[in-house]
Amino acid sequence: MKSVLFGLIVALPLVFAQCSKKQDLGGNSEAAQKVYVAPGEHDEYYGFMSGGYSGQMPIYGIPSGRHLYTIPIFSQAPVNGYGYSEETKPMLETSYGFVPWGDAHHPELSQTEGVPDGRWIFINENNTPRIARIDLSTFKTVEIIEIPNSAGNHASSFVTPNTEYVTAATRFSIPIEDGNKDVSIDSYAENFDGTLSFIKVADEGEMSIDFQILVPGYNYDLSHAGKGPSDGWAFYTTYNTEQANTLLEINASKNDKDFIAAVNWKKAAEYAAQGKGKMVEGPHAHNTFDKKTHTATSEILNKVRMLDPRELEGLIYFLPTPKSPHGVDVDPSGRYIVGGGKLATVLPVHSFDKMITAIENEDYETIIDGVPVLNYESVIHAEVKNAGLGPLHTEFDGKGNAYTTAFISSEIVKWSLETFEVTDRIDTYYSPGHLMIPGGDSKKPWGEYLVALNKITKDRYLPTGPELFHSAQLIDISGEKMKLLLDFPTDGEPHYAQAIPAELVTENQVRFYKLDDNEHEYVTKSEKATKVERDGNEVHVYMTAIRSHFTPDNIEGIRVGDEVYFHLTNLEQDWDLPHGFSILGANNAELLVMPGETLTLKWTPQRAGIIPFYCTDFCSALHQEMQGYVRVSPKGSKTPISFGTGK
Ligand code: RUQ
Ligand code: CUA
Repeated sequence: MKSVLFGLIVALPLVFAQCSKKQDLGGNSEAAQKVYVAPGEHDEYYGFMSGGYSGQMPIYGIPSGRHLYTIPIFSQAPVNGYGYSEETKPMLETSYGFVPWGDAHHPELSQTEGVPDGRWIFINENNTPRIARIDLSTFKTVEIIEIPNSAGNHASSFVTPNTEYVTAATRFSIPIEDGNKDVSIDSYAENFDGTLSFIKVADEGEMSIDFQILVPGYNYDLSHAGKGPSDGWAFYTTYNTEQANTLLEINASKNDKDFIAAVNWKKAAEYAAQGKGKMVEGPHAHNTFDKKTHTATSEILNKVRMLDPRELEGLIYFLPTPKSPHGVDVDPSGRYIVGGGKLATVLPVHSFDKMITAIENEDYETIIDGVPVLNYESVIHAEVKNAGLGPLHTEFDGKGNAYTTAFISSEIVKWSLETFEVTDRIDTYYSPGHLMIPGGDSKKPWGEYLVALNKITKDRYLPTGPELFHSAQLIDISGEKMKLLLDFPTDGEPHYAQAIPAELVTENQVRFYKLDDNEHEYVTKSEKATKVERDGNEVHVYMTAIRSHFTPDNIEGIRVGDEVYFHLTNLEQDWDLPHGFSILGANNAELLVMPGETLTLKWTPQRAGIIPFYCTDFCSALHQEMQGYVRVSPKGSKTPISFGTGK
């Protein structure tokens, strides 16, 4: 085994040595035509990419590769004040307190009957385990739930076919059974466990942790739910079944096979509904954004239901899978489960039917902590040969083909779900991680394009110093042969991405918020209603913005040491007329307030004097006139509160 691993490591520099070779585009003008979206025209698809360590979700038009927007989710966003404004700060609360950053990996669209429906998109946070839900009518993060008893939430946030659940799992095992505790790290095998989590999604989208399953202390990497015949099951890859706690690069690469865990979530849900398992400690934040008040609230919940496979039968089975598998993908028919064994020479395809038969026959190799390990020979359907080096992820085109990324050999490999033979391959530049086909992990892929999400950029664009954006590549998969169409740089590190035909999203778009419906605690619906109120050293400014002035724009009677809250309501009632607000010396960010919305910036003046504020968004010909002054007097000053505009 060591020699295989060593061989792969030695092969890497060779692969990169070829980095500067230029690919043959085979007819550039044909490719250009396919991606050309004329000025004023729209892209066919929305492409939602994870921002990785940016903690956000950048959105690209496909096929043009144009960057349309970035949704702030797990990280503060100075661009509009998300995570800085009083209304949005609660979204970043966790059981560890305020966490202003996150590592987002897998966007996943909500589904109805196994097909993306354009209502919401979910995304996981790996570092401080969380899942977010974004409402696609506003492209706003409306909910974030923390996953307790988890360390590293990587195998997330994949949905079941009717969005009954989104899944999560511990990437890093830690002591869980009696709570995380102070033990020696090399007591791993004895003390460390993993959990798989099922987060229930209510009809209106609200998430809650329905149950967790206690599993052996491995690393749980990725997940996908079954569909069609395998609906009711969810699959998770594992690595480090060696249970190494140091130098995993070598020590977790010893076993020839690790596992895909198959969870019967319908059965688990029944157990949970019957009150089986036990309620355990599991402090986790649940943050929700209220559409009417435009305000988020955060609460900490303390308990979760833990199901234990040692006590409850039929919950979970292990399918041996070569070797340190990363991705697990279920084909559109729901019959095949593909594991992407990073260090495997073949691509294993398990059969769901065979798995069920093996379970019925109790065809077990062994049982680990209550989890039966099925016989590899009994569940494997095919091994795809020649599927490239370092296979990671697979998606499908709905026409009987599968496409797998090979990280080390830097290519996409197309293979048949009938013959399980490779039928085409195309180089990518360089080293693809995930790939994405619109609807490619669903029951009905749209299957026209494929986007390779490359981990290494090197010479693809003008250099920007040592740090480069990651590179995506758009590939035409409508014909027999794959054709490279376009390169485009992407912000952050797109792990996974999803895409959906634009009309499924555009039909529900909100263009502005109705002022009449605004129930914010500090909303100001007309200039007449504006005011400044002092309560001890707290000052509340009820402020409005409309082209091209603030009301009030002159404020006096503020003192050093006050806590000033600017509650700014944008009175505009039309599309694309935001106003911004910033004030000299503020220790947070600006506000960017959409029409009909109210947002609050907290400001603690530190020095006496005259302090200007202004609108940051060029909103009209007289935008530069959209400004104002605050007079700050020393502590204890008797200057009375006064305010106004045009007085
Ligand atoms: S990962 S490159 Cu974070 Cu989904 Cu596979
Ligand atoms: Cu409002 Cu510029």
